Amino acid sequence: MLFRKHSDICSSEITPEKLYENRRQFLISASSALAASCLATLPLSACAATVPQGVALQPSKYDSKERMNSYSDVTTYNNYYEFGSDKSDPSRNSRLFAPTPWTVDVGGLVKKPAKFAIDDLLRGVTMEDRIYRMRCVEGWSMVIPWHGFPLATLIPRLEPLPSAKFVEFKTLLDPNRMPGQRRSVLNWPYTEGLRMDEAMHELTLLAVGVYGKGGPVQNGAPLRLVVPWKYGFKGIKGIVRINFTDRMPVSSWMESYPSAYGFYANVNPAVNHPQWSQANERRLGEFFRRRTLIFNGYGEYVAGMYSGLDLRKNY
Ligand SMILES: Nc1nc2c(c(=O)[nH]1)N[C@H]1C(S)=C(S)[C@@H](COP(=O)(O)O)O[C@H]1N2
Ligand SMILES: [Mo]
Repeated sequence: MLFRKHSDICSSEITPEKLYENRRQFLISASSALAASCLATLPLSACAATVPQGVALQPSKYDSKERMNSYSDVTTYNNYYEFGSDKSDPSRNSRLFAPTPWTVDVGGLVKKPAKFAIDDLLRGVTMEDRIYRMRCVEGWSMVIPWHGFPLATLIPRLEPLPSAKFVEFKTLLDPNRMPGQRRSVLNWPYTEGLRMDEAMHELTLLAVGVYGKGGPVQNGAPLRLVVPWKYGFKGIKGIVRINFTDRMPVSSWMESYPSAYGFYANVNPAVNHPQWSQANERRLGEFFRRRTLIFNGYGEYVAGMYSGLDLRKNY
């Protein structure tokens, strides 16, 4: 367990944001040559000094330098239609949802189809924390510290065949526990997919949580996809199935509204949604809108994957 129980924490006023920031500062400073001088000036409480060590909270070159959204923004303003379609629904309606037991089925073009208990799937995986911007197709954005690991580190273990060109993901189908699935808003289960090079890209994460630890359910625990240069809907939550295929998967949103939601869904201020502009966005917690960046600001890392592709047609 990465965090101690709330009752173990010295001050009840310590927020998840502060804990996270303290751990991060602690690890950054401890690993830097300036450790001694920094440590003296850092606002380390007695508490923060007891953070578990050896946790991968090192900064990544991909980290956004922008201010992170609060734990409350990140965990109470969500899209997860399996738990309702209002932003506040997922946190309220997933309270009784225990994501255990949880298995992930791996099939399609693989050497050997397999079923993994989530603990087996995650055994030996090195968790990282990456601060990524995320941009929803609806026009809002957040900066979120994800806790997870690059999908590229898992794929080789699943042994896809050379003929696999895409990877498809599916969410749990369980209308008894996911009340939103009793209504046909989408064709359940929620389905998404990536081209193999996108799946193998270093930026693509499988996240198990936010703010330095696993959970919560409304953010997709125990396993969800994070693809920061694409619109948020590509980041499928509650994954129970991974299929390798030679055909472009049809995602739930493509199926329900193909002229609005394409397979690529790369953030692109020049390609509008049929009903609204994608040129700017509202960062949660800010008043003024800001301009949306091509590939959500990750162009230097990902644009090369789409050279030769007409981004207006392949939206
Ligand atoms: N299974 C599932 N995954 C999903 C969704 C959903 O409704 N069901 N919503 C998507 C959308 S539209 C967005 S913007 C992100 C939101 O992720 P967050 O709530 O962790 O910020 O999750 C995506 N993943
Ligand atoms: Mo979204």
